[in-house]
Amino acid sequence: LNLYNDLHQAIEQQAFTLVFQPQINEQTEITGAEVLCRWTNRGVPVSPEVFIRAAEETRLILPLGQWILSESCRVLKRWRQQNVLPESFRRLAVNISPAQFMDENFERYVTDQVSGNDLCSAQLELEITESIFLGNKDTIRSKMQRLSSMGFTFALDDFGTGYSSLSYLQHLPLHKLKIDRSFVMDIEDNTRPARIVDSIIQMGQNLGMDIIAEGVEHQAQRDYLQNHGCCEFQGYLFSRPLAEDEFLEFVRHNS
Ligand code: G
Ligand code: G
Ligand code: MN
Ligand code: NA
Repeated sequence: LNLYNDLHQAIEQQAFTLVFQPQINEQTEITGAEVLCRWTNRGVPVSPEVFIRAAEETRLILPLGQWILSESCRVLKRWRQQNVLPESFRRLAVNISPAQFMDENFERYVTDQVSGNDLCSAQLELEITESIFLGNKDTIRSKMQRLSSMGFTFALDDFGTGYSSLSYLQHLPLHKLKIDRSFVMDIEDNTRPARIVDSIIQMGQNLGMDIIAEGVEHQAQRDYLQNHGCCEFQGYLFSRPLAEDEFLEFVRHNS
């Protein structure tokens, strides 16, 4: 209850910050960034695992998710105006909670934010997880198809850890698979996790999807992934999630 009250107040006061984790291609160019939300409550950093879950359980995720989307769009507009992004930079990836995606105002909100900040929809990638598919399949599919036809792209986050049924991949406009870091972690052993990663990459390629690996911490993991056809990476090997000024510093030093 305390957490709920604090969260509610923090939303009203816009007391959150965003950090940005670079995404890197085979040439080690910056192709984008994942937006991650941070909250310090009464001087203590609260893990997003805790406050995002609390927000999801109380529907505070709707106003919080709206703030995250609008702030992401404002930041991207600023970076474009300041002309600080490299040529290789394509998009910001924003995590979308299931309740947020299912909200009837979601499409209007996201399109308003994009157009209101002079962005195009292709510059925003919507990261969803398999848990979204617990909802009504027809509703989800038609919403995703409408957004996709407007130019938004969808990445399936934490791929391989959820309720996956491969039929989702067949029926939904998913543009990218994010290989979950639990598979990436043990890749060097060249045993089952590595075999699973190989299969995910091959399946994604066969379906014409882009593949990104998250949680890449060691050069050996990046080498393995790259040698097996994964073209994009995110993880501590390149950078932890960075505050805006740190991110722009990273961009300056790496482009
Ligand atoms: O940033 P970190 O690894 O601590 O995030 C932990 C969890 O919180 C991850 O599952 C991540 O997806 C989730 N998370 C972080 N930021 C956001 C956000 O802006 N929106 C949503 N929906 N989830 C987030
Ligand atoms: O669930 P989601 O993929 O959105 O979670 C992203 C989370 O993973 C963020 O909280 C981020 O801080 C964390 N993260 C990012 N890169 C790495 C990494 O290389 N190793 C580990 N262990 N965590 C990472
Ligand atoms: Mn994510
Ligand atoms: Na993830």
